[in-house]
Amino acid sequence: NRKRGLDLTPPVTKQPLLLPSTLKTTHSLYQGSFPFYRLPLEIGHFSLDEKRQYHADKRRLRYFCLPVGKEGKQVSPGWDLMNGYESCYVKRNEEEKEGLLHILTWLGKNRSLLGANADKGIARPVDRDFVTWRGHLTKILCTPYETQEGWLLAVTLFKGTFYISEQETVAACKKRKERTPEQEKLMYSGYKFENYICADSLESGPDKCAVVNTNEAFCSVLLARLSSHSLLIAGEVDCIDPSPKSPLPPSCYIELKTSAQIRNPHQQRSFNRYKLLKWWSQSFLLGIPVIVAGFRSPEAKVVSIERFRTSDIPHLIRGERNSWDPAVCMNFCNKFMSHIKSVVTRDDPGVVYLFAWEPGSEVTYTVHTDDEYTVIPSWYIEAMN
Ligand code: 0WD
Ligand code: CA
Repeated sequence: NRKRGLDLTPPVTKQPLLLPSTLKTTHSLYQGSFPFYRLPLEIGHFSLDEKRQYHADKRRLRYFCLPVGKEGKQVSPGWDLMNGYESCYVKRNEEEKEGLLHILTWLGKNRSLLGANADKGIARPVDRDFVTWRGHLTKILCTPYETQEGWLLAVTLFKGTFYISEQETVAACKKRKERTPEQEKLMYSGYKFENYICADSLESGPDKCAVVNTNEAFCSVLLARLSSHSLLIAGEVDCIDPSPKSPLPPSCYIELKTSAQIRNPHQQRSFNRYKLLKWWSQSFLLGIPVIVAGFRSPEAKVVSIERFRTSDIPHLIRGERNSWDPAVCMNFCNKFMSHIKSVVTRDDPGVVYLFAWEPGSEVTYTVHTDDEYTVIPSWYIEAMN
């Protein structure tokens, strides 16, 4: 109004209003020493079957069984990653947005593992600061270096815990619907690689003709801590090392990956800069120590297999021009979680704070009270009451 427009005295604001409502993502702002991150502790697991039904067991955990050559060298098997694409492929319905459904189902069945002691003061039914999918955290970790794809993360504070659930952006939806046949085949090839290397039971070897069904998953549920933030993370695990000397979960898990064969220094730089950033972030978050990668020829044959130790990856890329820094990824995630804690103040399952980010911009947010972005379904509210 006019009166305020003429008032030249600076406004007196109370401390909380000085908190910035946006968060910068420029990587140079997050350089520094690596923040405290505790090796995650597995506290549970679940499986999703071929119809995407939840089971409170390990039925979809597969065993790693890579054929090893005579001198202990990895064989270059020439596996055809397109085998079965036309006839043996069942694809998950990507229109069905599950959000946190399976994690909430697990939480509903395991309340006794997580409730705060009422005698300690505050009683939280889930005594963690954050609950989310590992994949969402991977996106956060990669944000300071991401130049192509933005994200939307919906956050609801419910009984003292922040639940983070990704929403598909308009651009991601468009990209998904306009995938070329080549892109579809590439997606299939990653799953097919798993079929060549994993077995359903210890007695059988891999079934190279098995149907690829992307509804199936084994997920680990873990407790982690990043600086002052306690986390409950769930993530899909590809397979377990079945050897008797293998350590306890998550250290016995192995992540499987495929990538195009590297033929020149340019491709090597791009692999180190983009692929290794994502691979490291994803496996580091769950404490998975080993990544087994199959490199494919343009004809979609596996030409080599390489084993990466997750903890070696930061050393492999260090000192390269335009490289990435794991400390930056973790410092940004730490700051983003603190930012969420300062912004998301209404403890109400009906309120969603939608954080939005596009490359080159800052993280912004909007508040929603309609059911467009619901994070917490009503059955879960009832279960926690
Ligand atoms: O609702 C959503 N927007 C999302 C749901 C986004 C991300 C994941 N999810 C669900 C998926 O249904 C999946 O079952 O979470 C589960 C996996 O959780 P995550 O471990 O947090 O996901 P992420 O780390 O992104 O991916 C792990 C693996 C992938 O392996 P590769 O090596 O390609 O990164 O989970 C698989 C995939 O094998 N995966 C999916 N499978 C079916 N549908 C999906 C998906 N949408 N996304 C990842
Ligand atoms: Ca994988």
